[in-house]
Amino acid sequence: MKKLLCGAALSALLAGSNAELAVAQTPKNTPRTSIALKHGAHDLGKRTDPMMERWRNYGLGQFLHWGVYAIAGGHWEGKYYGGAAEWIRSWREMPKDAYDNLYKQFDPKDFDAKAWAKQAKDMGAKYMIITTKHHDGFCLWPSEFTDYDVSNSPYKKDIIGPLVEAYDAEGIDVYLYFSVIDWNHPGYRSVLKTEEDREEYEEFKEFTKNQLVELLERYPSTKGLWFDGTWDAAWKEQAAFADELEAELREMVPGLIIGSRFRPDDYGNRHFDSNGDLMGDYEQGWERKLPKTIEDVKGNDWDCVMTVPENQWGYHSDWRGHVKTSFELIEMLVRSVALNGNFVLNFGPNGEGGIRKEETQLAAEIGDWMDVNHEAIYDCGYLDWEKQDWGYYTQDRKTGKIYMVVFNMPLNGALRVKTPDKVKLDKVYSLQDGKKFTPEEIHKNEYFIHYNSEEKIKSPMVIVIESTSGEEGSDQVYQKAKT
Ligand code: JFZ
Repeated sequence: MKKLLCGAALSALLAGSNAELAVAQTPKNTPRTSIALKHGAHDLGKRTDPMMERWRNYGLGQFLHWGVYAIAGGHWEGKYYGGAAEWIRSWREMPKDAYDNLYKQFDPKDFDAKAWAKQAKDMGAKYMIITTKHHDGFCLWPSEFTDYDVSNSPYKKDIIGPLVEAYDAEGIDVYLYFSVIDWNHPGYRSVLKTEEDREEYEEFKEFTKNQLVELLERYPSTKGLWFDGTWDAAWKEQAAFADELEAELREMVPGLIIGSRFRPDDYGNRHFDSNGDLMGDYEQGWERKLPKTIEDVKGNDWDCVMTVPENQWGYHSDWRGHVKTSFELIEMLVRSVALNGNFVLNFGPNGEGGIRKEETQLAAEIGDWMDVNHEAIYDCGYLDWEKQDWGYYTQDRKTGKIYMVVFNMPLNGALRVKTPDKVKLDKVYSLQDGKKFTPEEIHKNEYFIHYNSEEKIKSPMVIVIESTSGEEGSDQVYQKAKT
């Protein structure tokens, strides 16, 4: 069969999805008018190396926001702060030096890296992102370049090292979150107004670089860096510096993954350069929101980072407003995978290092669902079949198996499936118990899969479709199912 295929069709077959490949190649093949940039996107289209393939296939990740803000827990002297708990230092009513002394209380007796890693594993996370340093500048590793770090807290010990070790041991890839904004460093500025600002900022740049090199030297199994706090006017002037630094970091760890939230281009544009091309390996703009259609993601890799309550990353002792349920979070996870992205769920441990019961409960519920249904998540991505109201299709990039993840079961149990031309539905069955369905053909390329069970459905159900394309050597990319 391979011989009959032209090169493009063959690579489409290997890539697993025609649509994905077509979108991925568009920037390379389409002549574009462009302005010359020294520090714009350097490589167009998706990365296809093994490390990035691995990233693409994670599906589910865990975010951990932890720092001295967890001690305050969204309160100062008994007063409630409604903003994101990790931003409490910026709260007008909390004196800065009160915040800057919190580290003297950082002594998390309940911190247990192995327990965190085990919980993430049981939830089904394939990667984890940890805040090594948030905007406040407090470092969870002993840094040679500042005193504002764990080694000067009563806890004294490194936090990042044991986490890397514990998550590595569980087979969960570790990514380091790093805020460029650093409210603690004397050279940090949000705007450069004077010559003196510029001189001091040079020191801050050197410090930033030193810390990043230090992190990769200390934790060489790091798979990538998740940058934040890069929206300041001062940083947006640093296109050349950031570009060079990114190259240096990539050199240190082959395959290192860095998203679009690090460097600005020559004109200070971020994420997408002045020509509209993505800078970095994946789009980091989907924060607490999700794309609706495949067009929204412009053919790029992307991640969605999500909080459990509305907008709390660090620990807040008093969550108010809506708290997401596992059903909602699973739907977001599936939608992410169905649109070629990863879904990363945030956890904010408290000042003692304990994970709150709401998060523990959600992790367990998601884990229970993943135990049964992970096949529809790992290694899966977009399938270009017409979307139906019952939920989402995902497709395994390796086996070609198709998964219908059903969130809205119709009252009559009739799940509509419309296929492209010449696709045959060979086998249709429930992922949970293997029970077979016989699709009813209602028109050409259109079927009902009848769910008739009396059993009440308790969680989103997954139906597997193994399908074949009709003609040998056709351009169809729906692979023969490997059964
Ligand atoms: C940033 C941080 O300020 C926040 O504390 C948290 O760490 C989060 C993951 O990242 O917050 C942002 C950054 C970018 C956007 C919104 C909030 N954004 O682009 O919409």
